[in-house]
Amino acid sequence: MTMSSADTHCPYCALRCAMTVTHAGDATVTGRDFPTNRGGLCAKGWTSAELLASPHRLRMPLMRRSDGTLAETTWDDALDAVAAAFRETKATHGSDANAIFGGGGLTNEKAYQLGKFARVALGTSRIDYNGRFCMSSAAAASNRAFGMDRGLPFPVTDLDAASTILLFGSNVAATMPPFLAHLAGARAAGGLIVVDPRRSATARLTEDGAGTHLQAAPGTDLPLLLGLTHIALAEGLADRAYIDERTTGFDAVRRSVAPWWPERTASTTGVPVPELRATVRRLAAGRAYILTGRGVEQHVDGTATATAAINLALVLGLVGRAGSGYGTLTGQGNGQGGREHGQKADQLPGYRSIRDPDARRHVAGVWGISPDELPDAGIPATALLGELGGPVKTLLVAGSNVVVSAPDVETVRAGLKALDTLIVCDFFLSETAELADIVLPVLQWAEEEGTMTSLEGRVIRRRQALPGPDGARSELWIMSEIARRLGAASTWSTDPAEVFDELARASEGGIADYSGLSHALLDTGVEAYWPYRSESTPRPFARRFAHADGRARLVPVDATPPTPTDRGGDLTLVTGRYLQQYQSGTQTRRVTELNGARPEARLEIHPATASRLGIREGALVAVSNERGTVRARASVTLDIRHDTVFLPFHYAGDECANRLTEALVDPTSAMPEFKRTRVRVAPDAAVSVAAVGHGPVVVSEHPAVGRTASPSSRVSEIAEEMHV
Ligand SMILES: Nc1nc2c(c(=O)[nH]1)N[C@H]1C(S)=C(S)[C@@H](COP(=O)(O)OP(=O)(O)OC[C@H]3O[C@@H](n4cnc5c(=O)[nH]c(N)nc54)[C@H](O)[C@@H]3O)O[C@H]1N2
Ligand SMILES: Nc1nc2c(c(=O)[nH]1)N[C@H]1C(S)=C(S)[C@@H](COP(=O)(O)OP(=O)(O)OC[C@H]3O[C@@H](n4cnc5c(=O)[nH]c(N)nc54)[C@H](O)[C@@H]3O)O[C@H]1N2
Ligand code: SF4
Ligand SMILES: [Mo]
Repeated sequence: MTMSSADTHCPYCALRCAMTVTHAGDATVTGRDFPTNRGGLCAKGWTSAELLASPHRLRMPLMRRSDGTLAETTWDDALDAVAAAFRETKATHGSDANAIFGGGGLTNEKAYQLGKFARVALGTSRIDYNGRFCMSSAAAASNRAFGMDRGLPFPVTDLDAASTILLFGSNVAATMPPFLAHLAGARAAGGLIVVDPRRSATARLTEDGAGTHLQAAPGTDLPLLLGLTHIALAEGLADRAYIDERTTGFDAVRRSVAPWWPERTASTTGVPVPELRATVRRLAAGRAYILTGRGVEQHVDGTATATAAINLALVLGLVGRAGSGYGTLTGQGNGQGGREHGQKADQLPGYRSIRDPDARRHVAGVWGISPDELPDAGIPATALLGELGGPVKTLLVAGSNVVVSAPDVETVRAGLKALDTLIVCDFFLSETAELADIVLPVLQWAEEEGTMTSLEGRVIRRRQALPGPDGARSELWIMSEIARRLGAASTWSTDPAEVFDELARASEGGIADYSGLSHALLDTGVEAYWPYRSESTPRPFARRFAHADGRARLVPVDATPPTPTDRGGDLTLVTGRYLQQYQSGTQTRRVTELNGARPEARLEIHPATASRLGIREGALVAVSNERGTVRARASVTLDIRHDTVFLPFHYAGDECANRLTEALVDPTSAMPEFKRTRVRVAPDAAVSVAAVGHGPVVVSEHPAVGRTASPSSRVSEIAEEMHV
């Protein structure tokens, strides 16, 4: 075996840590110097190569047989069946009965091609993606305020010189460990302020004089932000010159925060008045950043809350100024690029609106079709999942494991089962792929070329270090083959560099303009922050915002949340992440070291609450509401509030947190409420150790070709393997 190596980036999160993959029989990774990670990687990055050679990889297409099992088949047969399903669905039920569900982990090229495939090859409006679960509220708020949504409108390294960083609902110590280096300056200055209902790993970094943990009640971020803005105005800390010169809408925002005097804010949020005042004074003292994460965004009022965070930053004059700023921490590997190039229901490439006649004309021109042939805007992810088995009959999923990660998963599972045809592209048999009629095996990150866009809006290259396994194919090839079988218009290149060139043309003149970029240029190592026509734009708001008048909009929001459906119980469940598991766990539950460290979901519960309910450390508990029950072991900890419990969402089956969450969405962004669910918790003596301790993880690891995978059969097989 000859040795090959490539400079690329980690497969997982949006920090896009740089690594070199070396292939000499086995693939290995080493950290590579890059501004976001400076050579560092987290445990997920270090262990990422294990999955390239995983015995559980899919190596042949699978098709469901009449006996209900999945069996290997040829590519020709699988692709013929996919094309037939799309064709028959369209003929019988119309174009919108075919649907696509994409993902923020796909390269720019694949995300672009998927959006084009939906609109041109299928003629459907029904396309959306998991970024709706992730970025949509912050994106909606940024678009409205700034005329543009680039998660961080400045390079990550700008944070290094900050003296104050307010982290709202983000646990970077677990979700982007190398990012902590960029918090070091603020910590040294005593200015790391973390808002989280849990004493998370990141909240603990505020201890010993490094900053402050504001342990607000879950879902009270909006009143908290209104209260902070109230204090800024009342104490004369607002930057009036900046407000006059760079914003509009100030008076309405001033009126909207008037009712949130400090004592009321403190009693609503649980954060004491002196901490509220100290927070605002620090932010107003300069060199300050406000950053939001999923903890504040994944709520029914997520857009309003992100807007309130932006308002606070604008009132203090922090945005678009050297040495200060506002941003949101994008999560998925290509969460940023994934939302720019057309896999979102209402978007065309270049962050263009599919409702804008000029945008339609431009993109249709690049695609060689008439603008009239482009479908209208589709519907957001949660609504799309709600149509499965109803108006939507055939669904292709590429880059998401919805049956673990979507809200109210048992309803999603029923929808997937009610489809005529479910097609899943993945490199593992994810829980969603287990339900598919046709599974198409694809390449992993180190086996393909492409580009990704980091959380700071920087376009970077993904490079191939080794060939994929025989039998797996690139998604560009898969789309071209299906398009050909459907007799689709336009051209369907399988070469990522060519697809990128087309994407660059389609994006030209759009908000996310990539028109000056190419693989060849990126290969020179050029620093490429979008918009990039002829040069990089690291700080797009330095002189003006992206609205026509160059000003940012201050938009008043109020803290009357939509009527909650608090029927489920007396505790609030918040959900989130472990360092060692990624998302729905398809990948990390298959990495020995990572799964060994975090083999199961643990319910975090306060000692007083646990003792009231008769729950001991390590005891099996049932967490339930009207949608379902999750079984997990209890972790009794002082790190959480009395009224709150926590579960990670990385696990399937009985441990799947999304059995409990509700498909309730933010009215502006359609982001689901993942972070605040009413539940009851009770000791659960009825559950066997095997069923809870290891869930369905072990069995779904097997390349389970030809086996049905019902939860009950899985549990008994696990029991056998565990010898219990
Ligand atoms: N290890 C690991 N890293 C990841 C991922 C992963 O799955 N695993 N996923 C990646 C992706 S896609 C994303 S989007 C990012 C997410 O990164 P983060 O935003 O850091 O992730 P979460 O754990 O979902 O939420 C952060 C914190 O919000 C808190 N929280 C919950 N409810 C509230 C609330 O009402 N208010 C406030 N202020 N806080 C609240 C939780 O307690 C949690 O500590 O991580 C990325 N990185
Ligand atoms: N309760 C709760 N639920 C949540 C969240 C939460 O905080 N709480 N967070 C939400 C967030 S922020 C997110 S981003 C979602 C994420 O949840 P998912 O959308 O389920 O994300 P992943 O687990 O990353 O799923 C990606 C799937 O695609 C596969 N895959 C990876 N790369 C590729 C590729 O290039 N091509 C193809 N075809 N497949 C690929 C992986 O193997 C995996 O099966 O979960 C959301 N769900
Ligand atoms: S922080 Fe994110 S990009 Fe960096 S090594 Fe970890 S998972 Fe990979
Ligand atoms: Mo995410």
